[in-house]
Amino acid sequence: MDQTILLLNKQSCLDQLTKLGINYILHNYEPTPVFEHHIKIQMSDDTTYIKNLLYVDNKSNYYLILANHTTKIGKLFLKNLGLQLGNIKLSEEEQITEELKSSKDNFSLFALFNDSNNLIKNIIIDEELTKFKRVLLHLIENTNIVVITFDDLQNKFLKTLNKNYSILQLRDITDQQTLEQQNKQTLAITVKKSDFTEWYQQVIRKGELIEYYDVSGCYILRPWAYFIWEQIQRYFDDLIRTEDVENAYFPMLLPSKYLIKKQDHVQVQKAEIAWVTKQGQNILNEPLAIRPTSEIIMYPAFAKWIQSYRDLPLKVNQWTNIIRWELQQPTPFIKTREFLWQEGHTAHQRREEAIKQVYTILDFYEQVYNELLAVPVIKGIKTESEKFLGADFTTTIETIIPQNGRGLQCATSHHLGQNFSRMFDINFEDDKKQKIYVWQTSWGLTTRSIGAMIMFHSDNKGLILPPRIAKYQIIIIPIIQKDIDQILLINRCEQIKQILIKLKLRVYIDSRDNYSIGWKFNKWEQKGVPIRLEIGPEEFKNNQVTVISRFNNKKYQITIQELNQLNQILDNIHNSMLKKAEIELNQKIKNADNWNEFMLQFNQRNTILTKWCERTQCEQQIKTKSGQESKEKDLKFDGLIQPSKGASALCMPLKQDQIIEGQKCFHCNQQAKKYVLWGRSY
Ligand code: 87F
Repeated sequence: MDQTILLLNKQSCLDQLTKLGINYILHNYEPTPVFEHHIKIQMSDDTTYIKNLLYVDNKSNYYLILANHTTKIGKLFLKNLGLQLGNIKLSEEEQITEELKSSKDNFSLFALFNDSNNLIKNIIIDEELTKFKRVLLHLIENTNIVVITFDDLQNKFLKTLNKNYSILQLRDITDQQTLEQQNKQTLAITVKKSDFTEWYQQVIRKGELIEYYDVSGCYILRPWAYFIWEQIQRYFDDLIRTEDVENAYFPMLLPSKYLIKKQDHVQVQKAEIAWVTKQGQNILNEPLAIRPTSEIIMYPAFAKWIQSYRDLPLKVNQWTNIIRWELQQPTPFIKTREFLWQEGHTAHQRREEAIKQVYTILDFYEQVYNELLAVPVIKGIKTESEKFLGADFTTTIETIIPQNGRGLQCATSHHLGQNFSRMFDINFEDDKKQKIYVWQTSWGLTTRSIGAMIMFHSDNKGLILPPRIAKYQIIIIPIIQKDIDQILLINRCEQIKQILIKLKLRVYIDSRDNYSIGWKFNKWEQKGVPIRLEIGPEEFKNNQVTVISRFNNKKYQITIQELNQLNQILDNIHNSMLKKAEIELNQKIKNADNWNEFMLQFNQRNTILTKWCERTQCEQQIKTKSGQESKEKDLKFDGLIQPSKGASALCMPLKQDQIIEGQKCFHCNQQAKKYVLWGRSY
C-alpha cells in the first residue's frame, strides 16, 4: 500500500484549488495504470494528459518536469540540465515523501501545496502543453484525475505558490520531426471552414493529400491525392480514346532559340518561365527553358508529320508536369509552380471540324468535373482579353468557390484557328495541289481540379471524397470488445471485404491494434472515406453491418445479403454531393443592372452576371474601378503587397438569354451584346 495516499488529502487539495479560484472537473476511476486514463476519459482535441516527473541531480537539486504524456524526454535535454539518467536519485525519496507528502513514482503536482520549504526550485513545463487549452492531472493516486485549464495551471496555481518555471522543448531536436508528424496526424482540424485559408491547409495535410516541400509553390502529392489524379487520368483517357486521340510524350526542355522568334502567346508570360542554365558548374551555351506549355515543342514535329490530308486529323495528348513560376501566393492544387496536367493538341483539315473538337473536349471536361469530382461547372467562352493569346477563341469551364466567391478556371479548350500552323508551317496539299494550313485545337486540365473538389466538398471534420475518386470507398472497422473473439470478428470483416471486392468496390479493413476505435473513426473521417462499415459483437451476431455515410452522417444497419446495395448507395452519395454543390454555386451568382448593384454584390463576395457591350476597354475599366472600390484588404506575399483584385470576366456562359436591340451594358450603357459572369478569380 502506498503511504502517500494517507499523506496527501484529496479533499484538502480540492479545497485549495477552489480557494485559488481554479475551476476543476473531478473524475474517479478504478485503479488502472495511469496512462490508460487519458484514453478512458473522452478527451477533446484541446485537452491533454500531463505526466509529472521528479528528477534530482548530484547536488540534491530537484527538477519537476510537467510533460505532455506523449513527450519522450530527450537524453540530450536531461544532460543539458546537468542530469543524466544515472543521476536521478529516486531512491532518496524519503525527504520528498515526508516534506511534500507525495510519492516519487507517482508524484502529484498538488504536492507543491506542501512545499513550504521551497524544496522544488526548478519547474520545467513541456512546450507541447502550450498547444492545449485544458490539462488532465492525477490528483493523488491513479484513481483521481482533475481537469483544469492550462492557463489556470500557470497563472493561478504556479503563480500563487510563487513557483517560477520555464517552458522548454523537452524532446531532443532529432526526435522532433517524427513527433511533430505524429501529432499533426492525430489532432483534429482546429478551425472551422469559415476560416477558409487555414481550414484548407489543415484539411489537405490531415487528410494526407499533401506534404510540404522546401521549394515555394511545389508540393508533394501523397498517394491519397495521387490516386485521385490517376482516376481522372483513367476517366479522361477513356473519353478521348473515343475521339481517337493518342497519348505520346514530348521533352520537357525547350531550346531558347525557339523562344526568340516572336511568339505572342509566350512573350506575355515570359517572366513565368524557369530555365536550366548550368551543367554542373559549367554554364550551358544554350540555356534551356522548362516547358510552361508545349505548343512550341510539339508543333515543329507536327509540321514534319503532316504532309497530306491523309495525315489528318492528327490528335495527340500528353500527361506531364509543367512549371510556371507564379509570383502570386501559391495555394496547393489551385495555384502551384509545378503542376500535373494533360495537354491535348489536334490538327484538322477544316475549321468546323476543329471547332467541333473544341466543344467535344469541353463536354468531356464538364463530365470529369460532374461525374467524377461531383463539382458543378459553368461552360463558357473567354472574353478577348482573357482568351489564350494564340487562339481564335477560348472555351472554358469555370466554377465558383462558395466560401469566398472566387471564380476558378477549371479547364480550357482552345480553337487555335490557323495561327500556329502559319507560324510553324503546318500544312497539307488538298486535291487541287493547293497548300492549306491546318486548323488546330489545344486543351488542358490540371491537378487544380482536385483543389476545386476539396474546397466544395470537405467540412469541419476534414475531407469528404466523392465515391468515384476515393482510393478507399469503404473503410471497415472491426469494433473489438471483450465479449467477442477477435479472430472471428476479423474473419467476418475479411469475408465482407471479399464480397465488396466482387462488387468492384475499393475497400480497406483497419484492424490495427495500436489505435483506439475513436482515433480510427476520426482518421478516416479526416481522410474523407465515403462509407464506414462498423462490425462489432451486435452486428456479428445478427449478420449485419452498420453503415455510416461521411457525407451526411446517416447511420443504419444492413444485412450481409444486402451488401450489394452499396454500389447504389455510393451512387446516391455522389448525386447528392453534386446536387448540394450545384445549389451552393447558384447561390453565388447574382444579377446586376447597374454599377451600384454590381459593387454591392462584388463586395459581398458574389459573382455577378450582367449584360455587357463586349468592348475590351469597358472590361478594363470595370476591373480597375472594382479593384479600387473593393472592400477587400490587400494581401502580402513574399514581402510584396498584392493589391486586392478587381473583378475579371470569368466567362460568357454558353447557356444565356438572347440579348435584344436596346438592352444596355450595365457599365457603359452602350448596346449590350452578351451576358458575362464577373468575379474575383484565383
Ligand atoms: C506561361 C508561360 C509561358 C499559359 C504560360 O491552355 C506560356 C504560357 O502559353 C502559355 N501559361 N499559356 C497558355 C497555355 C495554352 C494551352 N496550351 C495547351 C492550354 C491548354 C494546353
